[in-house]
Amino acid sequence: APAAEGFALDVSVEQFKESIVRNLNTTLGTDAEKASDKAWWGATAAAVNELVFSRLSQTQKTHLNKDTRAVHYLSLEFLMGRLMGNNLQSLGLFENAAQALKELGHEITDLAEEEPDMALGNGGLGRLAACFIDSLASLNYPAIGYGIHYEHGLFRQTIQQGRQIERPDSWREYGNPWEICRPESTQEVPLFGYVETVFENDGSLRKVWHPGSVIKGVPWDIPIVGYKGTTVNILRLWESRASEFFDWDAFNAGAYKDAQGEQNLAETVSKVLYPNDETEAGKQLRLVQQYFFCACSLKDIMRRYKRAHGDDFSKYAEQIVIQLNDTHPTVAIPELMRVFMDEEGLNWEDAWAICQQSFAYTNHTLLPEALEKWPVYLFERVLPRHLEIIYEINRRFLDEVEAQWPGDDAKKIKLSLIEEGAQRMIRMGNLCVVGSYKVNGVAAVHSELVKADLFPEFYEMWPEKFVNVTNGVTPRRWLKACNPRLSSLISDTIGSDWPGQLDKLVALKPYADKAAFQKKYMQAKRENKLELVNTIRELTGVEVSPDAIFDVLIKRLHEYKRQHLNLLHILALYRRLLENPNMDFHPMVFLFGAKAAPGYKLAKEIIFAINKVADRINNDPRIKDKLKVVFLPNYRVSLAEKLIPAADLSEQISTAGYEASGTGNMKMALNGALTMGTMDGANIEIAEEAGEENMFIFGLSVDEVKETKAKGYNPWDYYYGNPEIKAVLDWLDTDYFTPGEPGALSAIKRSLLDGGDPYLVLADFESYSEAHKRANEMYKDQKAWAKSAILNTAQMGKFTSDRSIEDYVDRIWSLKKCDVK
Ligand code: 26Q
Repeated sequence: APAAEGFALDVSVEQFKESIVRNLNTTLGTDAEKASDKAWWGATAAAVNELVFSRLSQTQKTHLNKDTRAVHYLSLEFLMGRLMGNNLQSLGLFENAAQALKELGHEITDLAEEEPDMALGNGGLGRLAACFIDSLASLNYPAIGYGIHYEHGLFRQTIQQGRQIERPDSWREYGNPWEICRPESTQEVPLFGYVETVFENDGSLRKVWHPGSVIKGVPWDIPIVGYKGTTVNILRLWESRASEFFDWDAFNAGAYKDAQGEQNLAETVSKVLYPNDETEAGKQLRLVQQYFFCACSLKDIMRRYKRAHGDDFSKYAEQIVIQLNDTHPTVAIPELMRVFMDEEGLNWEDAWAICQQSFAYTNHTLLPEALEKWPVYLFERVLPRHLEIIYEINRRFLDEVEAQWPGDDAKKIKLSLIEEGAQRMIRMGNLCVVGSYKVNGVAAVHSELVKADLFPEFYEMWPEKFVNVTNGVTPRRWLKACNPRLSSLISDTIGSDWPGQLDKLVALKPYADKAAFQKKYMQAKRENKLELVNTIRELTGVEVSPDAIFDVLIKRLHEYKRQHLNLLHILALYRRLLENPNMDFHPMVFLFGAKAAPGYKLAKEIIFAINKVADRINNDPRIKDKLKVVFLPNYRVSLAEKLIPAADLSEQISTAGYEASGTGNMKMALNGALTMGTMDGANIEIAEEAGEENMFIFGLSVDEVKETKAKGYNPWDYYYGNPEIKAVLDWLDTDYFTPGEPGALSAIKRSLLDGGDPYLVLADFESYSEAHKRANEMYKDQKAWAKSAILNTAQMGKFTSDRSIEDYVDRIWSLKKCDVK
C-alpha cells in the first residue's frame, strides 16, 4: 500500500474503498456493477465530504466561540476549477484514494476528468480569489469568501472554421457534490423604487427607501479545505430567487405580465457571469448583480456580528474587514452606510467612521476602459437611496479637498466621485479609495503606477493608504497536484514540506548543475510533454513531437497581452524556414489557449488568425515539422493544469505598464518553464528572484513605453524600417492563409498601422525576435537549459499565495491565526 502523507487523516485504503462503495449505494443510488464513471466520481466526492463536513462544523463552531476577527473577501468571481484533487491533497489522502479506486477498477486521473470546472470567473482576478481562499484556510485564518452562485459560468468555447463560438457552461447540470444549500440564511434584497424624506418632530430628517421590488438571495456554501490544517472555511455564493414578496396582488388582478416580470428579474440576477474582462459594459443587470451579492453578504456579516455584539457597533471595525476584489463590489460601501443609518439609526459621522475602517480595496488594472463608471441615471433608478449617500460622501469629501487645496477646482474635478459631462457618471475607483482604509496594487511596479498615474492626488492626500501586495498562487494546485512527477522528485530530493513552505524550494539550488538531478528533472518534463502530446492529439488532431520546444501562451485574449506579437513572430519564423529549410533552428510547438470576450471584435479576429496560420503551417511539408502551431479550444483551469507542467517557454509578453501582475507567469516558472517576457507586472519580481540570466527578457520598459508614446510613436516607421515586419504584415493581406479569401486576416494589420498600434507591438518585435533566438540557441545546450529551469523552480518561493496572504495580514487585515480543535 502507498504511504499516506505524514499529516494525513487516518483513513486506510480499505476504509476508503468501503466508503466509496457505500456512497455508491446510499448517495448515488447505484452499485459497483452498473455504476457509470460519473457515479464513481460522485461516490468518491461523497466519501471525501464525509471527512470534510465534520471539520467544517468544527471550524465554524470554533470561529463563533472565539469570536475572532475575520476577513470577508467580496468578489464577483471565484475561478475554482475542479475540487476533487485539491480536497484529497489537502487531507493528505490523494494516494490512498487513488489506490482505493485502483483496487475498485478505476484510475483516479480518469475519474477526475468527470468533474466539470467551476468556472465562476473570467481569468486572473477570479483565479486569484480562489488561490487566496485556499491559502487563508491553509494558514488557519478565519475568512469567508462571498460571491455569486452563477447558474452559468464563463462560456464554453468551441472553434468552428477557425472562429470562436460561445456555448453556455452548465457546471451544475448533473448536480454538484461540493456545495451545501443553506435556506435558513436566506436574505431579502430591495431594488428600485423611491426615497421618501420624513420630517421628524424634532426637526431632523429621516430617509425611507420604498423599494419597487424585492428579490431573495439563497446561500450555497462550498467548504474550503485548508492544506494539512484542520481549518475548513467557506465560500458562500448567493443565488437569486423570486421573493415571497412576489406581487401576488398584481398577479391576481390580472397584471400577469408584471408579476412575471418580477419573477424573471429575480431569477436572471444570478443566471450568468459577465464574460468581459477589463472592459466595462455598463449594463443594468451587472449593477443589480453587484448590489445583490453585496447586500446579501453585508446582511450575513451583520447577522453574525449581532449574534456576538448585539446593537453595539463599536466593535464592528475591530471584528470585520471587508476586502473588495477590484471595484466590482464597491456598492457595499454606500450599502453599509445605508444599513447603519437607515436601519440601525447611527448618525453619519459614526457610520462613516466604521465604514472607512472596515473596507480595503485591491486594484487589478490601470487600463482606462476597465475602470468602472456607472451612469448616475442608472443608479438613481436601481438604487436611489445609495445615490443620495454617494452624493453626501462626495460633498463631505470635496470639503476635505478644498481644505487641502483651497480654491483648486481642477483638483476637485479630478477627484470628485462624479464625472461631470454629457452623461454624468459615478467613478467607482474614486469611491473605493475614499471609502477604504487601504488600497493595494498586485505587484510592485503596478502599485507604484497606482500611486503615480492612477490616483496621484489621492496619494498626495493619504500616502499611508497605498500599499503593495504582490500576487501569488497556491503551490498545492499549481505544483503538487498538477505536476506529480516533478513534485515527487522535489520531495525525494529536499523533503516534502515545501507545499506549505514554498521557500524551502531554494534547497534545490545546489542540485541545479548536478547531472543526475538535471536528468531526472528533464525526464519529468519530458513525460509531462508526452502526456500533453496525447491531449493535443485528442483535442485538435494535431501531431506534435515532445522533442520540440513547447512554447505556451495561455491567458485571456487582449490586445495589451499581445498574442498577435507572438503570431507575427511565428509568421517570421515560418518565412525564414521557407527561405532556408536548413536554418539552424530547434523545432518549436507554439501553444495558445485564450477566450475572447464575445463582443471584442479584434480579439476574435486574432483567434481566427492564429487558427488559420496554424492550419497552413501544420500542413506545410516544406518546413518538415520544425514548426507547429496549436490553438487549444476552451482554455480553463483544468486545461491549464495540463499545459503548465509541460511548458518549456512561458510567454509573458504584455506591453510594459499594462499587465498589473500576471499569475500564469508564476505558475509556469514554478513548474520549470523559462519566461520569455517583458519587464512588466510580476515578471520584474520573477526576474529578481530567478535571475535575468535564467529568463529571456525583451522589449521596452515601463519608462521607455511612456517615452515612446510621449515622443509620438509611429508604427509605419517600423513597417517601412524592417523588411521582415513589412513582409509578415503584407502576408496577412493575401489569401495565403485563407485560400480564396484575400484580406480575411487583415484586421490585425489595420489595427497596427491605421489603428496606431496602441500596445507597441511593432516597436517590440525585433527585440522579441532576438530573445527567441537566444532561447532557441540555449535549448540546444540541454544542460544549460536544465540548470536554468531548476533555478526557476528553486527560486519561486516568494510567489506562493501563502506569502501574499501573510502580506495582506501584516499590511492590511491584522488577523490572528485560529487553530481548530
Ligand atoms: C467589469 C465591468 C463589467 C463587466 C466585467 C468587468 C470585469 C471583469 C473582470 C473587469 C475586469 C475583470 C478581470 C480583471 C483581471 O482578471 N485582472 C487581472 O487580475 C490579475 C490578478 O490580480 C492580475 O494578475 C492580472 O494582471 C490582471 O489583468
